[in-house]
Amino acid sequence: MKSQVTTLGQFIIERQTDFPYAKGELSRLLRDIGIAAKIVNREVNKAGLVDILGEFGTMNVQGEEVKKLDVYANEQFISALSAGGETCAVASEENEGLVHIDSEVSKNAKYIVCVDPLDGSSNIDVNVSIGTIFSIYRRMTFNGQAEEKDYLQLGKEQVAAGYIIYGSSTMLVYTTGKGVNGFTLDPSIGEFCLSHPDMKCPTSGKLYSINEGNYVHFPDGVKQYIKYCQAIDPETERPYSSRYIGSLVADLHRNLLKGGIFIYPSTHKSPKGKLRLLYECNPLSFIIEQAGGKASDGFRRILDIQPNSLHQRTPLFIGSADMVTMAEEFMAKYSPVDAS
Ligand code: P6P
Repeated sequence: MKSQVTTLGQFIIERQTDFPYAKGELSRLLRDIGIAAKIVNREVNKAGLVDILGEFGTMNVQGEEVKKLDVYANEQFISALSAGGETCAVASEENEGLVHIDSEVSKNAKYIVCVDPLDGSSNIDVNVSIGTIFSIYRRMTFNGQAEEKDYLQLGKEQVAAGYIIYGSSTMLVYTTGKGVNGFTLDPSIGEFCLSHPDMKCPTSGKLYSINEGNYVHFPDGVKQYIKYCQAIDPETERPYSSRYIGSLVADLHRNLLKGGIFIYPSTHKSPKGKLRLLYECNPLSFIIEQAGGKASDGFRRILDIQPNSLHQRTPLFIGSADMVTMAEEFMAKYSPVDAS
């Protein structure tokens, strides 16, 4: 009798047949990420108990205070990827430049990983869900170390993407372009177990997620869309509910499961948007599209945006397809892109 539990490792191996020419490298790479996730989860779960909280005293490339768990998570993911031998370089939110993995076993590895090792870390101290986001590309050059054209690829070239949410339970959600599957960590056996097979984002929803504290700085299209969400219209079950956790992975995960839209538009403080293209918006957009949702910068599909730099920012409209389309219509009408 087939056991009721399918672990992440079993699932990866079973689905390897999706890629007839694969020789197991991507499978091993996903396994390496799963291992790092379990190690980070252990520390996140006891963050309140040991002196791992609080400012690390340094500033990361984003100019933000670095919490010790940020540093720890970054070290764990880079270490696991280095040990696994399937990754030749890592682009991380915590590192200004590309981290080359030059060991004999890795320097010719075929994959590049972009990672936000611990997103939402400002929430660590208040016990709000935080997350890891990862994106995997096949390298394009093989002349020694990885080059810009290896990690500045269009988001639609990703071979896999996923996130880990460290919340009331810890989940790993990922796609390799053949749908989205979610795994919940069972601490009693230390395994991620398939709990959300073939995840689908509802085409519409009743939740909108945006930091309305920035309202005065929003583009007019966003202001008008917010008013649409807040208008009384029983036929379309408006007003919608506002839900904003301030932790991207948690807000995305809720909208993926229940339907809804998350918007981080351009603001006065972040004229290009706050969120990062390579290791936040591209992977989450790949996942949401694979689940039937939609993701754009208000005008262009996120996965079609040509990256020009490692820490490039972009506005993000992501979630239920019909809601993102509606928001884009408001942007086209009230905040048309400056054609000049
Ligand atoms: P704001 C957390 O710092 C983060 O990077 C994302 O996780 C989150 O969605 C966003 O910033 C929140 O930003 O400006 O609303 O506090």
